Amino acid sequence: MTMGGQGWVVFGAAADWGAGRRGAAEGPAALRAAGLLEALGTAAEDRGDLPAPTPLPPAALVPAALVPAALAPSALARLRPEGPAHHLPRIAAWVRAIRAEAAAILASGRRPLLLGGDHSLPMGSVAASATAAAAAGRPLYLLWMDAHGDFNTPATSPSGNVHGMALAALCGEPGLGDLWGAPAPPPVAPSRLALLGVRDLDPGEARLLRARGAAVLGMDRLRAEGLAPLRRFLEEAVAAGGWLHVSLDVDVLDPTLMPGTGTPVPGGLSLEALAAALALVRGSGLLRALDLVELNPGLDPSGASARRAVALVAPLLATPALRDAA
Ligand code: Z70
Ligand code: MN
Ligand code: MN
Ligand code: MN
Repeated sequence: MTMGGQGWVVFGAAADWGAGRRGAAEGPAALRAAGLLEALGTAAEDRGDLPAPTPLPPAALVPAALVPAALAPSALARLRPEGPAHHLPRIAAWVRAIRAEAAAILASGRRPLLLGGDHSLPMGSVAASATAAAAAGRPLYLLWMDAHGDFNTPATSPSGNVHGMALAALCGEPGLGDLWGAPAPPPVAPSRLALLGVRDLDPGEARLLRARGAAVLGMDRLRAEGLAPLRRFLEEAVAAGGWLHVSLDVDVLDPTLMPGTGTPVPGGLSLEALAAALALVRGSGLLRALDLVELNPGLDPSGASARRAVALVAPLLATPALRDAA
């Protein structure tokens, strides 16, 4: 078994335009300084950080329904970032660059590890996974580990922050315009989506998640049932011959363990619980792509948050082989 065919390729996206506060852009540097590459070993390649892309023209992105017909382009520009989706032209440019990088890594038969950056950026990496899985004739399963649902749309968002809308957009909810350009990725099926560790849902996104039927394995359910629902989700993915993408927002951990993140929510996962969940992921043999996002190292000068993030994902990435390399 050679590692070359299935090894990990790490790339950073030092951007935090989707978050409500700055600082997650320092995540890639902090994760490398905390020894991420050393923990991954020689089988992983580090491509460094993507260059900052040029923002797209806002007119390319605003959904037609949100643009009054008579609005001049200059007025349109002023809609950002105060509009319903802050900094969308910049975020869209990052998303497209990340999608292209992740797609190239997947096309080479290897596995992309995106270092964020905020949680809007996985709109690029998950789009690449969805497109590649569809091309391979495999159903894509998505595991979103997060204190939050990230299932707002510009119409439901209380903040306008795009990191709180990323998962809804990936599932095909409208509102972010032509974010990906052509071809648009196939939407993630809510029936093949699980959210783990959720404990902070806005009313609108909670209604939308319920209507779409995604599996919300929130902290209340985890306390009642442990990891059994996650085990069932992964078994179903195995039985279906699926591909698995895991998007790990470090705020899924309890803030006492992970203070270095921008929107901490009390009552989160313990280190043991997250390690056990990641061990199940590893054991499934399905993991094709991983995002590690929302580390904001400036909020934890001790450096413990970055070291914990590295220690948690390192065993996951040591996955010796995929169940099915096809
Ligand atoms: C809130 C919103 C969010 C991450 C915060 C918070 C969303 N629901 N997501 N941190 N990763 O603004 O939509
Ligand atoms: Mn803003
Ligand atoms: Mn998130
Ligand atoms: Mn979050």
